[in-house]
Amino acid sequence: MKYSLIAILLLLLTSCEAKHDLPIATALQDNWQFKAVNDSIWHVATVPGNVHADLLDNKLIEHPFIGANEDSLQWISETDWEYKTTFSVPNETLSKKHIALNFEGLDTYASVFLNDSLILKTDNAFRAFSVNVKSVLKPQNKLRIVFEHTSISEEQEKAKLGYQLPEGNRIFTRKAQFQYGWDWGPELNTSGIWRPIMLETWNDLRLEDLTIKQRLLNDSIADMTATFDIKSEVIKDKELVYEVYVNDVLHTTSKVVQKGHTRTVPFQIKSPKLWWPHNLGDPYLYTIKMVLKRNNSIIDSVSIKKGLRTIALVTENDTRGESFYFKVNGVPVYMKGANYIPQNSMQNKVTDAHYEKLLDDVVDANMNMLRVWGGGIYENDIFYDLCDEKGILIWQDFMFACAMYPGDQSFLENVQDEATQNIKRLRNHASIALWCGNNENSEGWHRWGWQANRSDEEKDEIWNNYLKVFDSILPKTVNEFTDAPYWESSPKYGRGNPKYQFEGDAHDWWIWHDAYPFEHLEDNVPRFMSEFGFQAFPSYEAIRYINQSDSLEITSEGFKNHQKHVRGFQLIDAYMKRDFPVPDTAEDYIYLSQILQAYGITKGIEAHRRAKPYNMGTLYWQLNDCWPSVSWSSIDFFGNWKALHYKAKTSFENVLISNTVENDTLKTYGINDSLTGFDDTFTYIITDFDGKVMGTGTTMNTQLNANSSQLIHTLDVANLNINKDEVVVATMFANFHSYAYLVKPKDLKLKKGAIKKTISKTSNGFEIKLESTTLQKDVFLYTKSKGHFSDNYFDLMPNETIIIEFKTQEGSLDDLKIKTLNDLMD
Ligand code: BMA
Repeated sequence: MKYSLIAILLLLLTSCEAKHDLPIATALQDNWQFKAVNDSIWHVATVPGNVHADLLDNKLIEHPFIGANEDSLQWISETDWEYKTTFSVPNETLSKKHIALNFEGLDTYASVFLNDSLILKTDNAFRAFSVNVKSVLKPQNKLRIVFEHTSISEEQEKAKLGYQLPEGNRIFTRKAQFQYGWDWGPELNTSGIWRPIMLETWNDLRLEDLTIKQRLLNDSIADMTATFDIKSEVIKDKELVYEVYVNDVLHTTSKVVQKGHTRTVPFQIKSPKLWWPHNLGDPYLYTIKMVLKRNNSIIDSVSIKKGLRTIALVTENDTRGESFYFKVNGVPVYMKGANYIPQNSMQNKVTDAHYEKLLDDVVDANMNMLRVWGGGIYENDIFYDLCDEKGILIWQDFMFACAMYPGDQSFLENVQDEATQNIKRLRNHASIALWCGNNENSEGWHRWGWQANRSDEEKDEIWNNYLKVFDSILPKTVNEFTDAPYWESSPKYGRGNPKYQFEGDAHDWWIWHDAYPFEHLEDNVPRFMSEFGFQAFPSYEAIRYINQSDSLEITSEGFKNHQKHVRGFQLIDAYMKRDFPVPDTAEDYIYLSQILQAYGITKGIEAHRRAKPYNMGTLYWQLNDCWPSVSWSSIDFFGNWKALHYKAKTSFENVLISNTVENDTLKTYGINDSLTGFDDTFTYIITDFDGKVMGTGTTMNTQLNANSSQLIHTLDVANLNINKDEVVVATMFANFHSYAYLVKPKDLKLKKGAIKKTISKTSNGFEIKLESTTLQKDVFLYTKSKGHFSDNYFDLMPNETIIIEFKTQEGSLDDLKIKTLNDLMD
């Protein structure tokens, strides 16, 4: 769809061309074919794309996401591949003074031949390359690109180095690191033309790198500049007129400051509407257009969407260590969200609709920040456009993860270009809150045994090379091209360093990797939790897909290949035994693994939020999957919400009542992330599982201040005349409530009882009414129909009526089933 739109735009542009002589960009996306270099048969290829997807689309391989197929597909990464196309260029285009071929993403070691001349060699999938092809281009052209498999260069670089760097050969190649296999992803090290190739032509002048800078921003004024480059040997500046349009209204004409190729046009907006993360306000975007004219004709124009906001990362000494929080428009903002990984190992299979849906799910779950993790990709523009629109802030890692990287001159220059290009590409996005150097490289070096058996010289060299990239090139480049803050490495300190809890961001992998109980999250709250997580099985749909079978098989070799963590199944089991009954059917086990994940992770989220403002953010690991798998994700590969996504939605509400039991005291906190305070009557009601009231209390005028967390009530449960395993405590304001249990789920004396369900058809699906005389815990609704439940995995209180909506295109819901924790108790 995107490209048909581009085609229409191109047509429009072409029709204006005679009048205005505008630069034109055409995507070379047609007539592509591919083959293995040593092969002779060409097959149809999709561009942009990748070799795995092309082989699959031509039915030359089995689907890599099914069973253990991945294992037998490793030859693809050990093969050199060749892509070719032909295209014609009209004489009018050939006569343009400037003709460039822009390669927006070649993965990775590519040799590009235009009409049999080698015009380009590349070595970085994260960089765009532009080649002046004026002298080589003809009316009929042949474009051919040969991709050499990555291990050739990697082995050469390794041999030069003389020692081994952690972790593996991937560090030598600037491409998505997760493609070499990760603990949630397959090893599908693909290659190909993964971003568009554009033929760009212009005559005398072209406007480049438009950036809108805020010199001053407050409620009364936005004092800004539009800065851009123009390169022209023929047009004199005095011939040009510069116009700035704000929301399609002409705002400013001329007044240009010139510095080399760079032009700066100052302009102001009075009483500007500020951009806010969606949970605090409107993510308002202005449309700002820069138009260049000569003799009253437009010669180039660029339009961008721009949210006006200030962003700061505040790291200041305080009585306990050093703060770590973001200020947006001068206001400290608590960050709630998750870590984002690429949505598919075959990136071209990610459609605009996938981006739209996933980011809607982020907003729906009350998240205001995602961390784009450093082992994936600098995302496509649409990702950041949608985050701007939807009011989601982005913690953007540079693409380095869990390793030490080389530091030779050509690697550093390559990184320098990659950083400059990506920062420039993304700097106009209001959503970008932070650039972070890498994921866990510093922690790995200091705490994962990577220094063992190395000489002092070797260690110095490796660490100095780290500093060259993460302490020099990247911060300097961020500083030069954007106002966004820079952070060297996530986390600042590894677990085990005593400063972990008091300074910087933290990754708590005591949970999961070190098998600590979930309660550890409550006792170890850091300043900002940028990773912590726990695995769960995906939906029944994903499991059926992996096995290509209707039965829910979780011990098949094919299925086990979709658990990439060596101790994954054992860890899930060990944690389940601690807090839940362990079911004996696959169907129940899958369900309960999700309840377990949600239980543990929301325990962490709420502990972090209760500790506000000491703690100012909680991002769990991980939002999504790149293939169907058992992983830490809260949304599976097919877009199904796991229990965690539903429960995180509640735990991320702007106003949250959060309970915790400490030494037989039920402590109730009121957390208010909104920027207005309120007071309300607080009530608690203790009932048994049949709804019999065992105690109640009310406090009038309980104040909940803006942007705060407060202890609002304590209840000594030791002296109450109740059985702790037979009660639930509802803690409530008029519009907010939360349920507290006083023992672990496995110790609850839940009763068996039927749930009465009434289903009725609605205009976009079904409405399901549920009632029960006894408390039903973790009620799970499921069906083979594709759709989305408005809520799921919830507790149904005794004699309460809950109405759930199921959004679907399907006409019936006859197979709706219900599962509860009650069913699994002895
Ligand atoms: C974190 C991430 C990933 C990893 C995850 C789960 O360290 O940065 O590298 O997948 O843990 O192990």
